[in-house]
Amino acid sequence: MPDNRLTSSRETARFADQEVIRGEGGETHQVAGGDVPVLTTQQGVPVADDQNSLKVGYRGPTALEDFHFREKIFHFDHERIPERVVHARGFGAHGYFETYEPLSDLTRADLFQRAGEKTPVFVRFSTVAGNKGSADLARDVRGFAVKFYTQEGNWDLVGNNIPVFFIQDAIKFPDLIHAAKQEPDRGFPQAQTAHDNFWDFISLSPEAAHMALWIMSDRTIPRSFRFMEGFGVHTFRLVNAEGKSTFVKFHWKPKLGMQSVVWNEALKINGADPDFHRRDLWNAIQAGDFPEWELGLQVFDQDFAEKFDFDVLDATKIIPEEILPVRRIGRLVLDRCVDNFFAETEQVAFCTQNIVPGIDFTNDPLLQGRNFSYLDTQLKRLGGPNFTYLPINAPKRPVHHFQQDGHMAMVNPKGRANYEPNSWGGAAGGPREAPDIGFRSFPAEEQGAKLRIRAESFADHYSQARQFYLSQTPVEQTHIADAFTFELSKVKTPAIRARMVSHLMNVDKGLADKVATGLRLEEMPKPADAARPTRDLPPSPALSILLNGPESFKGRKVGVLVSDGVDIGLVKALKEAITAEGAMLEFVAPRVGGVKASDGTFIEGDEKINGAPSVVYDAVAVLLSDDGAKLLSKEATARDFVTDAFAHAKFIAYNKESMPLLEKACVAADMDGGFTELKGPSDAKNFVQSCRKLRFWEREPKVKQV
Ligand code: HDE
Repeated sequence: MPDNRLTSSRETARFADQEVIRGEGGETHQVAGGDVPVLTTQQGVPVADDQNSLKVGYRGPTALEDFHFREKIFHFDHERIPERVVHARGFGAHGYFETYEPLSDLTRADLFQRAGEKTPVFVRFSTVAGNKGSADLARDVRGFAVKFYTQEGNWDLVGNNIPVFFIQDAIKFPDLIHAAKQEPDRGFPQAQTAHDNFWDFISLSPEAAHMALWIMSDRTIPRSFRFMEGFGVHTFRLVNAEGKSTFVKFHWKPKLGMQSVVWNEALKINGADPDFHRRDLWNAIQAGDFPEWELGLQVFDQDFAEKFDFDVLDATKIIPEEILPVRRIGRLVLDRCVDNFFAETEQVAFCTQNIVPGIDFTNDPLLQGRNFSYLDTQLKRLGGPNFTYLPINAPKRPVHHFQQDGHMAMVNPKGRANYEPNSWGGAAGGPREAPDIGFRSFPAEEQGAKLRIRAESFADHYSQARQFYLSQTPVEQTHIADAFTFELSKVKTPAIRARMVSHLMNVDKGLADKVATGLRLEEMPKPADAARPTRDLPPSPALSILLNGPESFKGRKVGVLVSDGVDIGLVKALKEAITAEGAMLEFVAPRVGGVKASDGTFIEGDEKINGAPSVVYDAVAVLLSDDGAKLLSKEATARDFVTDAFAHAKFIAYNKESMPLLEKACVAADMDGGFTELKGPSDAKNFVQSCRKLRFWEREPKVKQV
């Protein structure tokens, strides 16, 4: 029976003058948990019965007259909107940007004028190729899009976690994305670049060589959004109040340092927790552990641009930090999860064209193309030109213009004047432009013939790819070679594999050899034809993840496998040491309810052993009693917990009672410096200290033989 016997009370006799906010106000009635609002239709008609449709007789047909039923089904049928054509899978959060010091010498942008000024932001992280429901740990570039709601309008810095891009001209973007996504005849693979079409396109596009190195590095399998860098990619302009322009590249630096997972781990995380990255960000924010990034600028003038080895308008190139240091000018803090995923994360519309006075574009042909694409794509996705009125997209400052009507027009201007100039005078005439404070494009001088060409200055495709490779530590270089080998092993056409290796020959002979050996190529291909020979550039340590890791284990997570009878002293010591470091701990138990420790204390489980493989943790501890070790050494998932932690070069803490499990997991004979036996509180501290290195990389070569 529906709950329509409840008596409802009218909160106010009349609602006529109230502003209608969906989900707020109106009559309430009492249920067990307190007062709840009365259910209504979209028209505001109170609903008496939401359990049964209107029928003719006891067993008769449904009446077409049932407006409540029809409205409910109609709205449900239209719940989906097209997913983004790229970056479909995303996760957003609110926060603020705080300026460290005034930058008025460089820019008149309002948000950079006052030290300590806080500007609200919304940030959306994303993968690129996968559909909305794909897994978080696909090997892929991550989007890092920031909407600043400044006092002079919205500024969208729509960046990625990699500072370069695949292509130099926006006209190739549809080809790139078609090649990367599912192959059109078969509709797979999903969220993977490990297939023929992708590598066919890349190997036929020498300009992609630099980006190919980046995407085969661990940058594309970040441990968390919280531990990755972000980049504006293009060269932009800052313009000050005197109209002086300075070139700028934008960087985001994670306060918790960089960190990635290893590839075998990524594959398994996708099965264990496809929402790994979004859950991580959600949990961190909900726990009050707000992630932070610093905004860094590389600023330079025309003179630098002319002298620099590469064209600053070429988005396949970086300016190494060692040549042009990154100046940190503010911090981004994410401190609030969304109230509603669809309304905010899904409907947020980033547009590279959204800039504010004091910031301007350059002629980067990729950026110029993006400025068309984003506005256009929002129209398709959000269904009309009024998406700027959606709360997530609306500027947090007054808006006045003569644009009107269209689908879903929510606030058309009042009065008679909807054009300009008009003679209605004064306030009745509507808004007017403001030459003194309004946005003015930087008057860059442009002239030349109309040409469909690629500038000569964009022609060196390999030198920075080589520089990137040589800037990596040996562990990272191995990961790059392994990633190429893995991806190209999934390519069925041998000629494409060989063609890709021919490009690697221009990058680094050693890398090409490793990949060719990994693929078992019959013969080494000749180096690909190169428009410019590869130059040797000095390595840039800033490009390595491992050289730029954190100094602490803060923000990371330890999985502690426990059993009944576990030594409570060790558990307490470990918990204390982990918490003191600012890290987190989860108890993994044979049954999710938990375990009873040696002194009878009940330890609540966070996870059951088959639901929390060690891949979801940064380090693990195995703390068992004799009986617990006996039980778990017969449990395959417990053995995998240890075997995988070992294979992924993780730090492992254990007590001596756990040895039978370590033996069954085949790691007992290979215990190395990455293991810490816990006998007392000081061992727990030592373990957490060793975890600061994140991985015991010395082990990796020993566990990878093929
Ligand atoms: Fe995008 N890109 N892109 N892109 N991009 C989109 O806009 C496009 C590029 C980036 O969380 C689309 O709203 C073209 C570079 C992010 O909502 C679309 C070109 C960079 C996001 C589009 C590029 C990016 C997008 C699809 C080549 C890093 C997600 C949905 C010129 C600097 C934003 C949408 C979010 C999304 C076009 C290249 C970053 C189709 C034509 C380079 C982070 O407009």
